[in-house]
Amino acid sequence: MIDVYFTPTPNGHKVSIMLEETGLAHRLLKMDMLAGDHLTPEYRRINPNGRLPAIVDHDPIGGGAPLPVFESGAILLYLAEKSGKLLPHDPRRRSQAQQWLMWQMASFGPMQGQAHHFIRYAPEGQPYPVERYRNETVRLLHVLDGRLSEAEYLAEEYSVADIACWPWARATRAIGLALDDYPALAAWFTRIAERPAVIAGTDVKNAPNLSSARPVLTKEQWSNLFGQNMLEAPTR
Ligand SMILES: N[C@@H](CCC(=O)N[C@@H](CS)C(=O)NCC(=O)O)C(=O)O
Repeated sequence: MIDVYFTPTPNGHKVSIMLEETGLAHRLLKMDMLAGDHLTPEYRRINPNGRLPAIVDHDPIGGGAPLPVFESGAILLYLAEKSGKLLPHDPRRRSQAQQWLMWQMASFGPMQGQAHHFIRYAPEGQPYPVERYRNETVRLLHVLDGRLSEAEYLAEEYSVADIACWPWARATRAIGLALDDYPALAAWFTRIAERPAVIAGTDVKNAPNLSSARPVLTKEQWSNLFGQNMLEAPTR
């Protein structure tokens, strides 16, 4: 059994989709970030970075004590290894899957994450960071569209790379970017959205409210996400 410390965000959905695709036994433990569930010392022992998602595999590869895994990209690779699925066996495709997974983890997620922060959460009236991170997200959407105009999937076959990128492509709606402007990307997006495992992994009950352009947070919630409560959370 794999415990998933889960929140219905793009990084959380990578893991819930992967688990549905692979059929590995798991249970989702829902964490409320606004309430600061991720700031406790117990959770830091699972994820020293104090972010979501993380997993604990109670029957880990190689045996032994339960294994905690943090960082959504590392979780996808671990689950691919455990299930023998969704990391191509062909060396060329395997490398492509790793390249696009790293691209998502280093660029498409973090840059778009900053765009969400400045467009949706930061005090309004800050044109420079809004423009900077929106432009960078648009550039990355062009990169993705370019790759998908030459291959049906990022590593030619459906893989962890698509599972990592798809929820972040979906999240662009919330910052006012339309995938219709990127034909190959839009077709890939629809192809993946129709997969039963993707529908199950992003179950509507778990879906974030992407129409809420600017969520209204209490002072306590803001502090849990971005302020003093976050800074004061124990690191050990
Ligand atoms: N690189 C990390 C990013 C994790 C991350 O930032 N997760 C967000 C939710 S999607 C989070 O935990 N936010 C809580 C916070 O910022 O305090 C991963 O891919 O796992």
